[in-house]
Amino acid sequence: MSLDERVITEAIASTYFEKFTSSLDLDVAIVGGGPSGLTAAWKLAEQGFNVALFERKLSMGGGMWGGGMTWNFVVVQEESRHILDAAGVPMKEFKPGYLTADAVCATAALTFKAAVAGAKIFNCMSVEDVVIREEDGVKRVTGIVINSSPVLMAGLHVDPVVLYSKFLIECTGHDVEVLKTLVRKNDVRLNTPSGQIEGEQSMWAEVAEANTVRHTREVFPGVYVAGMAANATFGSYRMGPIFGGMLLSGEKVAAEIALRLGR
Ligand code: 48H
Repeated sequence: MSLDERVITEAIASTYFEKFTSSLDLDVAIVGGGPSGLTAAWKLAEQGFNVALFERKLSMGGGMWGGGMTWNFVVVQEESRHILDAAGVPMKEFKPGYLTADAVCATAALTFKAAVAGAKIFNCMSVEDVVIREEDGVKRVTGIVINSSPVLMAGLHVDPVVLYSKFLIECTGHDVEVLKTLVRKNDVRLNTPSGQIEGEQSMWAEVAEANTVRHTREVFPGVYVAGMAANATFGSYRMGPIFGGMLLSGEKVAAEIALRLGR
């Protein structure tokens, strides 16, 4: 077979922009491709929702690849075993209730499940702002403002573009980037005790893991927090390299939004 480089180029460009234009009106936009975002994307996409995930870096996975301090195994607790089981990730019981999984295998499996379920994954894409609307005095986030990560890294003055979304899930981890921008730029209060981002506290794994799931909820009209971002938003603790809470948080946020969307 002879090869025409123009066809290769056209194949990539037209397929990519088909994916992009089918994301102009999303059911759910997920910001951050760590374990919570990937699980949420997988669980929403497998129910047929129009869901896209935006990850600033070239690779998905956030903080999951490196396990603890680059020793690339993660620990998950029994309660979250079903999620990695469904993703086909082998686990070993180290002590009762404590399971270990290969961090690379787990990250790759979650990414694969999300993509194959139909989540549209945009890597190398940063969410730099949100779209906001006000009706009857109530503000709501109705979309995301995105830019190419290399543009931002190079500090180029290039304007972003916009996609609409019924719901946004903030899965940006410790930094809670999207909410920080929302609060900084708009005169709004979050659904937290202070109305602001409470900020993450130091290490207390047991409490942090439970709170990761408990604090997974809508924090502003149209915006849910999940994963580490939920802890930082509601002022809970960190937990180190145990990932069950992240997976359960992704599962919970997908179930809650699916209900809101009527499924
Ligand atoms: C696009 C963005 C943007 C942006 C950030 O940190 P993550 O892995 O997030 P979680 O919450 O799914 O998992 C947390 C876990 O990895 C962790 O850090 C734990 C368990 N820590 C415990 C401890 O004690 O330290 O992934 C977030 C992702 C990253 O890949 C970022 O690149 C990405 O979000 N991101 N993507 N637009 N504005 N901001």
